[in-house]
Amino acid sequence: MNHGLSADQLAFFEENGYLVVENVIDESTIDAIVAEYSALLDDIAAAKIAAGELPPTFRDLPFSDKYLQLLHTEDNFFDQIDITFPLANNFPADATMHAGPAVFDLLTHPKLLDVVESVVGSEIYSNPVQHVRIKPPRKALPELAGKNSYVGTTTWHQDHGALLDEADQTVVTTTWVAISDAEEEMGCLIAIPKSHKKGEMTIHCPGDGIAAENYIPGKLLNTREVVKLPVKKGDIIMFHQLTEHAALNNKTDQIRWSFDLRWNPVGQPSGRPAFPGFVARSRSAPETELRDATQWKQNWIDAKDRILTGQYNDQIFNAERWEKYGDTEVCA
Ligand SMILES: O=C(O)CCC(=O)C(=O)O
Ligand SMILES: [Fe+2]
Repeated sequence: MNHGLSADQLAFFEENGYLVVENVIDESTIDAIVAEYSALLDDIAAAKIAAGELPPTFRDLPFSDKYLQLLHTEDNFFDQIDITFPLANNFPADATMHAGPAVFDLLTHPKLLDVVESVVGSEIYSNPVQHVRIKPPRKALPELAGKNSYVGTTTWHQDHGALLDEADQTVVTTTWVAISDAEEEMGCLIAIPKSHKKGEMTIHCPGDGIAAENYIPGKLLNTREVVKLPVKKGDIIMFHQLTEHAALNNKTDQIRWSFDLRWNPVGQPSGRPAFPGFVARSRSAPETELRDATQWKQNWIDAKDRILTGQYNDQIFNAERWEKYGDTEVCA
């Protein structure tokens, strides 16, 4: 059975640039991801426990406490658990990431791809611009990490800005997948309806966080209206690549956990050529679909090799795109 969008849902998405779709991801897919990340934290912690950086009692803590302690051990701890390598043109030789089978099962989840197919069409490429965001209570974060949208504050932006110019004609759709509930107090997403209709990038100002995330200053937001998008675990939110959006801070004591995954029609430049995407669904050539989680992980390892050996020697990420606005009135 195909669980694609209804005509009304599709019309709403096209008109407003966002859409909430309830109940897309089943409990067992989510449980497997939680188990995979628990094991990952334990793996990473083992070396730190051995080195005396964390107490042996660490192993008995609940996931959220383990995670918070780990975030306090290194400024960029969250890079190690993301589902991409870091966006650094000066690529760190010791960069690690997480490309586990439970995450691959999410990326190839049939019900998710049914929804994506309604928007992207029958030839679906998994764009490598993808992240996990596990957000502890905002007040518990170290100062630097708090400014990073993977764990802390997400300022206003359009996702298209994360791509290199090669993707200027590529149509990219974001699906934001809730692994935990994300009610308003937990830091739900917020968006500006119809902001994609302007058809261009709004000026972003250079960010001052550790990932130097660029942001749209309040005065340039294309709006009179902001919608809040609280969701339940298993729901997804879709965005057009030009939709202006942000997230509220997590004011609760629980973690707020999501993945943002992106999709474009097969054959269009991804906008991040250093990193590997894959054919997630092809009705015309099903044999080109990637179905092997081990191969997916290997593709990321190979990409790192190509960067470190100089076989790939172009930009990974265009951090300078908005630098010229840094000293102007708009960004003051
Ligand atoms: O979850 C967040 O805080 C930000 C998500 C986001 O900007 C996206 O999915 O594109
Ligand atoms: Fe975004």
